[in-house]
Amino acid sequence: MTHRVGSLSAIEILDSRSRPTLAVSLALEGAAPVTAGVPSGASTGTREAVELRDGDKGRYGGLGVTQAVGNVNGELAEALLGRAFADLGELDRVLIELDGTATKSRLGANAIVGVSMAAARAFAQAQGVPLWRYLTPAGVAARLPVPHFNVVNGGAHAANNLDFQEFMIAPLGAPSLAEAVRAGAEIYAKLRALLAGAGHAVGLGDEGGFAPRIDTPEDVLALLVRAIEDAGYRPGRDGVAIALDPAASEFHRDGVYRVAGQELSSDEMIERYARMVERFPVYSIEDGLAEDDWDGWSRLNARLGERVQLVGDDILVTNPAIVAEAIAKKVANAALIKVNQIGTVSETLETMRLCREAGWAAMVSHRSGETPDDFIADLAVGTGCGQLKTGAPARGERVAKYNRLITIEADTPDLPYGLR
Ligand code: 2PG
Ligand code: MG
Repeated sequence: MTHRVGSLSAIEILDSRSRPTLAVSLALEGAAPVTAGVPSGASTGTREAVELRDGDKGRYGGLGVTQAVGNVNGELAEALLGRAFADLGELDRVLIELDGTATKSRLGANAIVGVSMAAARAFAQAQGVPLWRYLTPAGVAARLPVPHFNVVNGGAHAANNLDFQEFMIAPLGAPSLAEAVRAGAEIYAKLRALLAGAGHAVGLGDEGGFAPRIDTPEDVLALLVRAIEDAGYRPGRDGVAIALDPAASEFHRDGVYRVAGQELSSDEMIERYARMVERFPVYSIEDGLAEDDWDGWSRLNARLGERVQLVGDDILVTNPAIVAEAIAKKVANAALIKVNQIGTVSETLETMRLCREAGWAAMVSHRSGETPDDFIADLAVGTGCGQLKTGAPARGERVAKYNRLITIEADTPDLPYGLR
């Protein structure tokens, strides 16, 4: 059965960092419109699909998205309105072909991804199934993902001196999603008390985590272990583990990694991680090295890949071609998954298929700039990847996703919880 697109439009709204983004509304003929809010990153990979920003310094400092909005309301609406599609894959192919560039820079990846996300919702609605079910590939079992709560923010996400961008707690051993969320919130509260007690500021970074003035990543890790214990949980894989996203491209310059005042080579950085993994319950490291340091990544994977999940974000940018190359070259063992890095939902699902077939893990992710749109919660559940990171258990645009997971679990109690 095919469905015709009945309406398509976009407007300019704000994201959680007070920057303009798009809200896209799409209806299939005879159905009510559904909407999508487009996310946007700060620490972006150089090979990501390209956001179209107006560049008019007189509006939003050049960050306006009126051209992208105009492309949805104009060219994209003209191409889709009245046209019949069997599924999302067919519709996404039209978007990709119409844009015609490898990076979606002509119409804007922000315009295209908004249309793709709204269309996925519309097809789910037409089939009368929740979004996560529509996104479940044939032969794949849906599951509730382990939430990765980003409780300390640094790097490009906070105005402190921490070089590492994200320190996450992951309740791998929780008995259910709801209990995992509870653990996240209880540890977040204990961490706040610990920070305040030590005289640190408890202001928040872009993803809702605390942004204290602490110099070294190891000091933050020690604090996290204490907060986990204070809240009554066991640090480690059978309880609450820790995941890092140093976002190393941001502190890698001229072949040198700059961490807490030290200048480190790739190999010294790798040994630093090896020591962290020895001392602390760190089970996952994302972007431990920079996106242009593929040789370093290979050595990191050879050194720690058996023990630790090594997640490529900036280096892989959810791009199926790049992920295929990375799998062949054994540079990591997991991929971060961001819909707006590649620009359509179908290509995102393709990247996740490559990961599954290679035995790689995949972690679905928000961006630092978000809206209350909870699409990624359904994406993580539907693809059964077992992992979602979407910020602290605080701030509406982050909590919206965790609350969506709670709702899915309440509606479908027989879905399993945990890592794949
Ligand atoms: C990351 C993301 C999300 P940003 O690096 O993983 O946490 O950050 O959206 O700023 O690229
Ligand atoms: Mg990252």
